[in-house]
Amino acid sequence: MLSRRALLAGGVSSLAAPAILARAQTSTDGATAPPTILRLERRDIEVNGRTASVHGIRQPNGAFRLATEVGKPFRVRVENGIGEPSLIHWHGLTPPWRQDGVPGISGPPIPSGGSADYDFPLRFGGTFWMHSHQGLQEQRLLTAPLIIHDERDRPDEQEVVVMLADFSFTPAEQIFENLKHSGSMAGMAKPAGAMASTSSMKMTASMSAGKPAPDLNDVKYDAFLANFRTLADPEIVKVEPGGRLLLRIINGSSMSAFHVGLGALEGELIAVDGFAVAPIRGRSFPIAVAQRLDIRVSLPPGPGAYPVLAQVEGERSQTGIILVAPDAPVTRIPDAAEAPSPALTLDLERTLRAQKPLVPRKADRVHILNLTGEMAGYVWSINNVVWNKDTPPLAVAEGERVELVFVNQTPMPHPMHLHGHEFQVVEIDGERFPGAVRDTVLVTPGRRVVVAFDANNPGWWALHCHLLYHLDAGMFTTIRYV
Ligand SMILES: [Cu+2]
Repeated sequence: MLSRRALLAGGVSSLAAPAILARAQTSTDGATAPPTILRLERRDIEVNGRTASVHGIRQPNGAFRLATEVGKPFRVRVENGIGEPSLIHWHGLTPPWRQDGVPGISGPPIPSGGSADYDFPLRFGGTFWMHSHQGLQEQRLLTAPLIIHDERDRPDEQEVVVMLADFSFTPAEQIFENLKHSGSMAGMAKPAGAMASTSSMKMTASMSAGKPAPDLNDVKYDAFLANFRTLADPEIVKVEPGGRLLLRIINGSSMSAFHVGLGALEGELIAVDGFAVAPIRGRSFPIAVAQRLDIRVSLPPGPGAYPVLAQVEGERSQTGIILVAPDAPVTRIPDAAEAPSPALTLDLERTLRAQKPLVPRKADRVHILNLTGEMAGYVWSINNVVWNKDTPPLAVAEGERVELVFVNQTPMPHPMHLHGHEFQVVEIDGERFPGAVRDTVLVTPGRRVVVAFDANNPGWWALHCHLLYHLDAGMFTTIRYV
């Protein structure tokens, strides 16, 4: 099996660098403001009392979070200081395809010491993020929030951004090797025999019976982070008694889904992946890898400490931040909940309704994507094809309404992400409904999920599972209309 890195390295020679293309474009507002600099760098963080060498995306002022406004051009220069090639993908944005940041598809990686310029209009606001799409760098925390403010933001509302991550002291390349050589998807995490009865990826009745599947998490992580910190030393966010908050939760994990719990607070989910949904009240919301949740919260009057916790799917591990209204004592929150959480389901997805749905229209084209895999060797695929640079792209023509039918034939959930377009969830297991507009949808084992999008951004676009090691193992394909 070819690795994605090898494949991507082989495919770039005929493609122009994003730097050249971006510089050739005139800026959209005619202004000459300098670009925002994003430095890719190595840095140390402390995890559970140990120093960890990781990567980071940081502005010269030290900020990890990029915030801008809809209507302004996205004008950014990425400077690569990590000592190896890299490329950053703007997850959820709809740039011209050469600026999409996928090595070997949109262009070559930025060489060590090099830079690339980006300049494109922002069509919509919301909560997004950026991450390396090169090799396994995402696992080394080469990730950051990307917030685009718009008319939905309220001046009387305090914004609280929480980016979740999974962390291992084991190098990502070693994790991947262990997964490939463990002979099962249980990888490093499972007790011997946990997967012994599953010799093929065929679904069994017990797996679809609503019980947690035996293989939710391939990798045993050392820690889970919220804004790069554990609950041993969590971020404390000062809030006003009786104030209003907008929580922007970003799942920047490589492999881990969470249940986001608000504890004593009740929230109102108002957007997923940046796009408004009919508000849904609740105290706990699921978030798959790469997804985002915007949750409005009103605080009670008086002092108080309110943990916002994210518990890993199927496990006890949790991470989070603590909201503190003045003078409330802050107690330490354990990094393990009392009981394991259940597996994520599609129950919330079924109830989400887009505030601005796609114009109803019959699909001009339908692509079936069976999500497939093989236990031995950690092989993941789409329609039983492990992606390589010779895999034909899915055919699409500009102007078409396209539906993608994801059918999960494996016992693991897969968060499926399409680049360069927002899509709408229009069907789950045969039931049609005008669901959320978003960019990443979870397809749980045995389920069929259909999304629709308008082919309005010509180019060559990635379409893949966002679990990092599944993507790298081949659960990846492309759509091309240029
Ligand atoms: Cu996957």
